[in-house]
Amino acid sequence: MSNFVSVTRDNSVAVVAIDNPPVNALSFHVRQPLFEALTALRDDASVTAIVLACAGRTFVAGADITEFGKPVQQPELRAIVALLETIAKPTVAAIHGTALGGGLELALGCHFRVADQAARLGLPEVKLGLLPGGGGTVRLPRLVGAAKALGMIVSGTPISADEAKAAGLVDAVFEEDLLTGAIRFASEMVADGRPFPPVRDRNERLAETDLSAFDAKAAELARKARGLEAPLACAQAVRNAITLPFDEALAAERQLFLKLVAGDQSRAQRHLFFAEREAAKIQGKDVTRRKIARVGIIGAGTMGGGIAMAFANGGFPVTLLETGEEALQRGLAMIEKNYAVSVGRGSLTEEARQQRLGLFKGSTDYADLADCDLVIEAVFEDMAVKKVVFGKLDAVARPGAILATNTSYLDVDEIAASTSRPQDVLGMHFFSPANVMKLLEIVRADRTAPDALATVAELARRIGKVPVVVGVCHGFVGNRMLSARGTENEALLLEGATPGQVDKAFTDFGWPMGPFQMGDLAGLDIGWRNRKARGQTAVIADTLCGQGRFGQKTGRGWYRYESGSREPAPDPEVKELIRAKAAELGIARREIGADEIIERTLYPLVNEGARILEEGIAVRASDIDVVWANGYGFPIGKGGPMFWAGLEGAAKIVERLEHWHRLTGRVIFEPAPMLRRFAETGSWEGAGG
Ligand code: 3H9
Repeated sequence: MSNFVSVTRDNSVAVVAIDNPPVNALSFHVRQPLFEALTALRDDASVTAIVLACAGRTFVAGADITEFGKPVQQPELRAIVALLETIAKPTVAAIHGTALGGGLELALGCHFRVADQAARLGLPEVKLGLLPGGGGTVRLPRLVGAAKALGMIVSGTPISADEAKAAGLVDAVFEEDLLTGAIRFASEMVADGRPFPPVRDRNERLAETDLSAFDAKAAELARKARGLEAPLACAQAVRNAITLPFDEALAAERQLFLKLVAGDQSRAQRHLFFAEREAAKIQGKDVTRRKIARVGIIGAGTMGGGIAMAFANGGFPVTLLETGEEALQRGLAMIEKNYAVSVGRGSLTEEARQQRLGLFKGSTDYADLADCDLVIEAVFEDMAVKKVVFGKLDAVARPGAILATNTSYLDVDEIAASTSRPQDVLGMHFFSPANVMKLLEIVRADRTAPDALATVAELARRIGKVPVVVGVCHGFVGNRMLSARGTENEALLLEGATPGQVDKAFTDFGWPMGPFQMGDLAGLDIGWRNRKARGQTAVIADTLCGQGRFGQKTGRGWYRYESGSREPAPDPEVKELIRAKAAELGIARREIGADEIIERTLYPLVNEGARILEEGIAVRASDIDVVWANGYGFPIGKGGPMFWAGLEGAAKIVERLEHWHRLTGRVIFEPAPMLRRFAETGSWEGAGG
């Protein structure tokens, strides 16, 4: 017996329990005793049935991801699943929490699966750039049908116990104590005496597959994969399950898995998995968290409303404050409408909508914020306006309440200093739409108290956000780097590229869209207003805005949008404007290739990231990757800008930056010392604070 696997008996039913906190991952130290225990029970004539269960908060949540990339230690998961299938007595997986990845594959090796009501089951390997490599692609379709399996495996999204029951993945869902139910179920299967073939021999559902419909669905998924290999491999593996004999399909799955696990994309996605969890850890683990029961939001515009919804979705009562009744009602109506849309789409039940709406309290009186434990300001981006808001807030908020600003650029130290309690002030920079976007930059000001910071970081995870702590500077991590990425955009156009060429270089790289399409979507007037406020200009963008071309909302921007369409079409007028401006400025035009576009946009992005690390604005390089993957659409298969720098070759990046610096003299191209060091050592370690 080991510390990680124990066997107990309930009469003739053996209960095998895995205990490997926190998520019962199938590490080598679990696999080995598990294999031994199952072998012994298979051969023990006094045992009539086996229940496989887990201690702690969850069933097995997968293979141990930290073991990937290292030599495989036997027995592998596949051997354990194969062993389970040789057992000639009923085996029952008792699932609570999450049965994910290798965990669900282990359960698929059992003859039966039972679950408690709250359990969730899925094969999320695709999110790590992988496919299920323990037989999941071959066994799941045999239980739920190929179409359902394809959806589950390519999306990686787990399903509820009830849905799993309806689909045929679990045999019973218990409201009572799970283990009691599972043992009773196992005994009933023994008494029943009916045959119980292993999943590998259950081919009826596969025979129903409409292969051409399957292929059409797989082709649609391939189009959406945006350069990621794993979704395509997942679809191929499920197809193999339909068209090949079991053992051949299993062997093909293994080959696909080995290829993916050794590839850069999976390495990048695994890096992001751990980076997200690391980013959420705040130094000073032991500080006591402040209690947050009610949240106040100042400003019921798009941003304030979205933030309010994010908290209501997390179950928090929210006080929403506006300056006047009309603006307040408009904000509340928008929230109601958004929830109604979700109900219409089927992503929210009517009951949940009612429940969430019941959490909102509207007000136009600051005094109503007195019972809030956290207040987030989401008003107009102007220092003077913010200071007035914080002055009023300071007067009414209860002692110890956390006061947050949702500013995207402004100096949080200055805002904090305008109150009598700077230790309670920090930034919470949400991304729009705030109820959807996962990233939350938590801005630590000079005097922010550690417990306020830790409280907000923990709270962020409770409302489904991915928090990253950043320091104070103009634009923090994300927007500051975005501005470095965009510095060369207009220069590229003036020197000969078209908006379409630049955007294509971006989408070929894996971004969901390029900077010009993005600008048209967000509205070009936003940047115009910001530039004017800061006394800056942009030759072409300013002219476009002067002509009322604000992007999609006006039907014209960098592109032309025909009668309300969202499809960008190249606009000869823009092309001519660029040509004329270049001539006016005496800039010679030439062919510009995709490589140059990447060098002049993404290398400065990495370079600015290195500066941010140097200055301690971000604590770890991986935090920067988390910001970019979750807030700005950096392709996850490349792991974020700082990870990608390693893939691309930091020495090459330094060399090309030097080239462009020599040519243009522009400061964004001057290699940061931290980047040079990374090029020499291959590590970002030792950076920051
Ligand atoms: C797989 O199974 C491949 C097979 O098909 C084939 C094999 C041949 N391994 O997320 P949390 C750690 S691929 C190692 O904060 P939550 C995590 O790093 C796997 N470690 O908790 C963290 O550590 P720390 C398929 C893991 O309650 C701690 O556990 N499975 C693993 O918010 C707590 O995690 C998946 O992709 C792991 N598999 O969420 C599931 N999982 O405290 C991945 C977690 O030191 N896991 N850790 O920072 C999850 O989605 C979530 O962790 C889960 C719990 C929903 C389970």
